[in-house]
Amino acid sequence: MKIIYSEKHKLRDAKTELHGGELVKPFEGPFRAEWILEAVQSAGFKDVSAPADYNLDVAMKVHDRGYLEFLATAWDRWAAEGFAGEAIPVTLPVRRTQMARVPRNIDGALGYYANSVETSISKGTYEAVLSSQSSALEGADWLNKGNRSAFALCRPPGHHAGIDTYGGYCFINNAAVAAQRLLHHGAKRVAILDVDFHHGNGTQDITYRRDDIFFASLHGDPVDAFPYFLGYADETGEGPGEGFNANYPMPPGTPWSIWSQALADALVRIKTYGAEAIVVSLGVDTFEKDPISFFKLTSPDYISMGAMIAGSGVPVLTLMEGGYGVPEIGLNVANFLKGIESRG
Ligand code: SP5
Ligand code: ZN
Repeated sequence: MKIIYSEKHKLRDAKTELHGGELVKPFEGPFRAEWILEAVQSAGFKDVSAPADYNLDVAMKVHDRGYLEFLATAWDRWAAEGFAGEAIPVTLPVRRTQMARVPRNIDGALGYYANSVETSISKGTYEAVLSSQSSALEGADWLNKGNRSAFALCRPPGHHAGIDTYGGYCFINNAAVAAQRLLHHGAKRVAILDVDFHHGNGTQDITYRRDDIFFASLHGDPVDAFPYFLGYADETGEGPGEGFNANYPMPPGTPWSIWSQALADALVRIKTYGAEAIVVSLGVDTFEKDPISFFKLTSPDYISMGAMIAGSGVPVLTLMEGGYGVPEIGLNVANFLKGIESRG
């Protein structure tokens, strides 16, 4: 399987995350991609290459222009204020406040575009974000050439990035960008299957009113888990997108025996929809030892997961999303890819 990896992810190396009332070392750091790359290579996946540099043409189709301009300039604007720390907002537009006017001040703009505030914007973040979307686009183009699978080791992740919001360690929605690229090159219907522990609120935001992308997400019930404000089972899509959004919220302690039933259901929905490609938002934060999550999947379960998805017979582009803390994140990703390859 083709593995796409850019060294430039290392430029995303924030010093701070707001966690438990403290600014701690982020859960989402460069070590993640390094561990995953090493494990994937040790497992025999040797075809590793860097992506070409892609521009924002495709991202412009799924994100708001003002938002992308904000991402490109946020760090410099923040640094120009002379602050000592990394960029975190202090006030956000919530119920009964102005949603349409973007503040001129960088503090205000951060709040306007944030959907959660644990995620600091740091020097180099934007360059890493561009490299991450380039990996996703290179993966999509590999499928566009007729290949049946690829793995883009995207970092930072993307599935919490909405039309005009960042958060949850995400800035550009790599899965949505990849799906858009697949559609542009001839596919009529694409599915995004989000198996990260957290609901893909950003992806849902982008795809909710569309009928050309089916979105399915398996995740910790938002009544208990981040991102809290989206991901319930009764969110089924809107307007032309009605019927093309499927959420599978699950409670603390969920093991593979239960989780896999939701996956089986999601795959039936995707097949019925007639997806010509599946973009998998792969988070391995469903692992039993993940430090911030509460499912109970084990390392061998990721082989089964990959095999079930490949068993759909649809070409699969896998993109890296979450998975934290423990060295097993590498093994779990490698196992998933083995599962994908076991079925073609
Ligand atoms: C891509 C991705 O997986 N993003 C997840 C972002 C989650 N950030 C907030 C985490 C808050 C976790 N609080 C749970 C503490 C458990 N002791
Ligand atoms: Zn996650």
